[in-house]
Amino acid sequence: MAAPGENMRVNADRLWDSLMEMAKIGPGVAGGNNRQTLTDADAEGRKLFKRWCEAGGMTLSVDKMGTMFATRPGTDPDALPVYIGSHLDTQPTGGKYDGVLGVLSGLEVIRSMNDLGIRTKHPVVVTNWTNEEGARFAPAMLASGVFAGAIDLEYAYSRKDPDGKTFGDELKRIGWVGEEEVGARKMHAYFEYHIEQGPILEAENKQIGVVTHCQGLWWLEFTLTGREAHTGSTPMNMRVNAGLAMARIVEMVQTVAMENQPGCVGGVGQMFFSPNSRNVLPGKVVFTVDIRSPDQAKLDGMRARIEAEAAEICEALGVGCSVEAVGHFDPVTFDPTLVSAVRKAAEDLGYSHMNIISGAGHDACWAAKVAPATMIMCPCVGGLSHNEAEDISKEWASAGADVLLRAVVETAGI
Ligand code: HGY
Ligand code: MN
Ligand code: MN
Ligand code: MN
Repeated sequence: MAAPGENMRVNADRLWDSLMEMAKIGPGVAGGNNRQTLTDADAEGRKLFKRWCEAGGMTLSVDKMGTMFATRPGTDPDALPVYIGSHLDTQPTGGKYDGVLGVLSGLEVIRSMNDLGIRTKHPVVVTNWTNEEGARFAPAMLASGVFAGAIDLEYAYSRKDPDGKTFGDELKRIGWVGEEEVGARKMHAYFEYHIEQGPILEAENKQIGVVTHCQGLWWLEFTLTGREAHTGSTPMNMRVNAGLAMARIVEMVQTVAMENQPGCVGGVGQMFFSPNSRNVLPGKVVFTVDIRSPDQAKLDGMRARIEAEAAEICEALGVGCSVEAVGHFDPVTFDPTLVSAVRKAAEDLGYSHMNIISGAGHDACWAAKVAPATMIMCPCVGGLSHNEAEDISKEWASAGADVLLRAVVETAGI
């Protein structure tokens, strides 16, 4: 039995097989996944994860947001656990690895510690956070936000999907409302392993991203009110055109983000027209602006400018305009001690690595509010994610999991 340190690596084949097994649940239409939160597919994925955790000797508990905590005991039951977390829910046209790699690598860390006969001092807990994606119910990172005390449980339960179903009703429907109060747990440390979802590691030919920071975000939901009218018979000077206002706002968001380079992004991924009929000018347009930056001043400055210029655009067109922030967290600095543990693990393993700032948001961003937290990243092909063509290699997957194993054992102590 290898003592911790010598050749302490995960079983790459077993990790890959688990990823491929989970990918069969909630398949997409182009090789990826559509396992959106609180759907039957999500429930099926949760069941499989539960079975695997129990087979690995872990005990499962669930909190009132449906987040799953699988615990492997440590030698010191009073020691606060080390957490490994991410998410099993996917985008509607998601990849097989976003979130899933982190949860199943956490499971693989447990399986490998079992194989290697490693008993840590601190317990280790593998976590599947509910509704990380925020695709079906805004905001993203919902359950970890409630856990960190940044989002109210009732507000979370009230969030509606595009069909008007609430988070609370759907969580009850799939039978995953847990007993545990959300946020009652205390963490010694939190690790999240995730694909980069950007092009940097692949372009720099690095196996490991040592994540030092994560950019902050705002999700601004605009509701524009026009006047429903015939697209054919209504003269151009009589139109109250909410669709035109939306188009000008989307263009303006692009301009604001480009004028704030480097390090800022902005765009719109979701919009709804009502009545959404080809020959009716929209009476109502609802869309969400997603802006992000690692720089707090730039992030908040973009928000202020976008809201002000959107109001001007709408006024000039006689269109009503209201905006609600439906998602937000400030830029995050991860814990330097844990960042060093990740870097040391990569060095000990001989894996190429570089510091990186996460472009995407993660549950680690909320965990970092209540505990020392950090992240590990692996490259993804072409930097593509939130696309069914998302792809990684088995080698990339296991290299990051090796780093996770070592950093967790180092932090949890023997
Ligand atoms: O929006 C995000 O950054 C994450 O993928 N939910
Ligand atoms: Mn993710
Ligand atoms: Mn995602
Ligand atoms: Mn803020």
